[in-house]
Amino acid sequence: MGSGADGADAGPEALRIERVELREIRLALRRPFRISSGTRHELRVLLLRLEDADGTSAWAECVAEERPEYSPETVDTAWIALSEWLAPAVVNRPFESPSSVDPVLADAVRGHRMARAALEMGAWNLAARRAGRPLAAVLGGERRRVETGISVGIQEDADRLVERARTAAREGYRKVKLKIEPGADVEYVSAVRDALGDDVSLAVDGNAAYTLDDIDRLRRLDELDLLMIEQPLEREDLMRHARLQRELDTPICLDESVTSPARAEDMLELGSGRIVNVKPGRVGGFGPSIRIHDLCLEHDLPVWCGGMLETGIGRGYNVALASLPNFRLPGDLSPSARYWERDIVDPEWTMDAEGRVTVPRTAPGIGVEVDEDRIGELTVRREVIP
Ligand code: OSB
Ligand code: MG
Repeated sequence: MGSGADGADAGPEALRIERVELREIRLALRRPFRISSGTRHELRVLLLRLEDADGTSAWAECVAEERPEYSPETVDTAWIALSEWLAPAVVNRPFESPSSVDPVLADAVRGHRMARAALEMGAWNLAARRAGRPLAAVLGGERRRVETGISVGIQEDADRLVERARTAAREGYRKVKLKIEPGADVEYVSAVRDALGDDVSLAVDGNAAYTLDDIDRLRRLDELDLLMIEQPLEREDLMRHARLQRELDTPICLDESVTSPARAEDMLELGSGRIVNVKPGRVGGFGPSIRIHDLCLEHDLPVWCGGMLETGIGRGYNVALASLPNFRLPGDLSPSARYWERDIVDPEWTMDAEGRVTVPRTAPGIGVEVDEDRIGELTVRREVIP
């Protein structure tokens, strides 16, 4: 770790952020996305632009949403955290490597992990761009392509869900994840299983909508040969998940409940699940994500990269992360056209017919150009620190 300003500029990964710009843009989803905790239509997206003294810049994305439905953070809380405490803690401070940014941010505030992650991940991208290297390579990812799954929102009825799932399977997605809630679950998921057969890798995501009182429903889902049941129980819970996992054959995958490497450690010890959905925004950035990745690898648990309906900027970070070896299951890394009429990067993210996204391995940073003119047009709020 760094021992002060003197040595800090020496290494090839050294960086010093001189300026952080915050932007809020609005971007409409092509179709509404409903999960058990709420529906998303037009998104408010917080973007960051980091710049160093040489004029190298990097765009980053904060995955906090408009409302505190998935996590306690929102676009507005993240904005305050970034502008008041996080950006001031790192601006004009020399870092030996981007891996020393997370400890400083974690020391500056409690919580605010999505806000921290945006800045921390931006620092990794800035370091990659300074070095002229692809972000995936800087993170230690070796995969050339990553497998992609789709997360299908809750539909009005089972027929509509079957239709959506059928289309997704035809498009080549390697995993079809169905959002569920009590009442839109057993019947819906069985209909999809019956219509699509056993070849499709099916998963479900409860987004914390169940309790142990729903054990009968959960047992029926257990019979549908699912790849995993994601976050059935409460967000803060690990104990009840452990009890539930002992009752089910289907692996439980935790999302909301794993907010840090320590929580992943607790999950492993308690047996609260057998798979982890790693979302760098949820855990505070790449540093903590890589620690969770390594920990799960040591315990032979697969991880996969989740999504938060990112724009093409956030997608680039997730694709880079998903190129690490223990990301062994398809990630929620759908191509741009699935979410947006037009993305804010060029080229847009695409998927091949086998449901794979190519990891950029030559261009520096996330490997796609950010459309700054378009961001300018979409901007509704802006602030520069300092
Ligand atoms: O639980 O994975 C989730 C989106 C918003 C909040 C929570 C979740 C999601 C998704 C989106 O499933 C998946 C994607 O980005 O394609
Ligand atoms: Mg989830």
